[in-house]
Amino acid sequence: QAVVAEIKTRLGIKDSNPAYSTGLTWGGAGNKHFKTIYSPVDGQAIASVNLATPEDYEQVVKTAQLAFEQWRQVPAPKRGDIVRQYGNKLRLYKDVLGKLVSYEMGKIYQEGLGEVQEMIDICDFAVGLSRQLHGFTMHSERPGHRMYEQYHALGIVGVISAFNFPVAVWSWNAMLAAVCGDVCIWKPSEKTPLTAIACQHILKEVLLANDLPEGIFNLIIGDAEIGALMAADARVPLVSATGSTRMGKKVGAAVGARLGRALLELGGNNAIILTEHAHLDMALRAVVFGAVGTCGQRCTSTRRLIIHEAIYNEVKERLLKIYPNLPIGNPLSDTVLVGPLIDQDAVSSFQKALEKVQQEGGTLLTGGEVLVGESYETGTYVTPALVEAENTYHTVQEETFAPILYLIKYTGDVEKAIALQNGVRQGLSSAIFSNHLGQTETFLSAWGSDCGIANVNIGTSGAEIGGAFGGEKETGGGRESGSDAWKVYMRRQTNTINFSRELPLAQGIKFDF
Ligand code: UN1
Repeated sequence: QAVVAEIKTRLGIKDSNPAYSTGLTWGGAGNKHFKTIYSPVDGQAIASVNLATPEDYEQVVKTAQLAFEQWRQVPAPKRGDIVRQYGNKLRLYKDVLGKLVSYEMGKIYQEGLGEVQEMIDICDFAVGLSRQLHGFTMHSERPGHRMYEQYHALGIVGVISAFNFPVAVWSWNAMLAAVCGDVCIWKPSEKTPLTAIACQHILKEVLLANDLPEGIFNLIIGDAEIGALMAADARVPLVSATGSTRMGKKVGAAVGARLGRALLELGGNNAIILTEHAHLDMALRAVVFGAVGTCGQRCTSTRRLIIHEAIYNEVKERLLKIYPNLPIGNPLSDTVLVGPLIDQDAVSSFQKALEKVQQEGGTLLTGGEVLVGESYETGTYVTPALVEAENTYHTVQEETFAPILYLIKYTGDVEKAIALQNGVRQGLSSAIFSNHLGQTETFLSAWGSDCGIANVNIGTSGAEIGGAFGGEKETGGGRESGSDAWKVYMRRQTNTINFSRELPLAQGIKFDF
């Protein structure tokens, strides 16, 4: 509660239970439906927000449309300057925003700070990008002709974000979209609206200081109904959605039905391969951070450990020494490494998965309990689980958003391990630990990992923002964040200019009259 009070004071937030914000104006406070937000950390009610109505949504879209008319005419480097100012504000609020992320979502404070740092990093990246929205020039086959391509602002970008990275993933989208000349409508997870409201307040300071119109950065707090409206709305040319594969299939279908663009970042079922040439001390650090960091609730969390038989027992024994000693508790405490799961539903998915995998033949080696007693009253604290399993088990094939690590043994060469790693429907992140060049290069080759992210001697989670982030297969195929991910936020136009006095046709076609 002290955290919420601190951020409210520092940002000047008053209790008005908003359902939406167009940047300068907060609205929807009088709606009939409101939702109370409870912290997974201590179960305290930390806020109550209204859920936006379809009328609220309409209001937001109209404001965004108007803002787009202006924003797309602002030169990109000037748009970058606004993003730079936002990044600088985030630096000032990093500690308190990091704490709020931790308190509202449950990840440890270090990871809360990391999430805000990720926002700052993408702001810096976007500022540089604002002078580098490059297109190619080509040589025309016709004399006295010039060809080039340019990228123009697309329009309204809908951003649907998940509870686990309540602010960073939005910022990947919103900051790139902003320099690209787009305006955003952000629908955060209903489970974590407070961090979104805090970010919107920080944005407001920047908008006011620069005399910008409202509607460039919009926030709408709503349930699936609002997400569905956005997905079906032809006024929203791009919808970027992060979350479960189930949600992504719905959004992708609705956006596809109107031939809009969907950028999907969905479930992962990420594996680390440990070959007989792995540096085990290093590998185990990565495995444990990947499996229990954010309490197993990252899209990039390590869910499967594919271990060569020669080192299987050693790995298992070493993990069995580490797991029971992991400090679990209040994520704001310095000594804790594992915070709570987001809510009771997440706890029951965790328990069900463990029950089911054991029915399928898996062996629960450690963990899997729900902690009770003092400071665990919320029922959201669990002990991370290690399970010996087969890759083919139904449970192992699914993404359970919880700290369960499946240990899978392989025999033979690295191709066997790669086949197991690729043998799931998801394709987000993957990693190999090995100091054998042939093994690591095979893993990175066209016949290696089929994931969007493939790492060597680094775990599956904790990607830097400079690379494109996303994955294949049921992960949805979208790419966000760094590299040239910005291109999806713009429309490409090819231009051919004739500065000769003739009108030759391409392909040498004769058409004389
Ligand atoms: C997510 O879980 O949706 O690579 C994003 C990572 C973080 C981002 C995760 N940088 O683990």
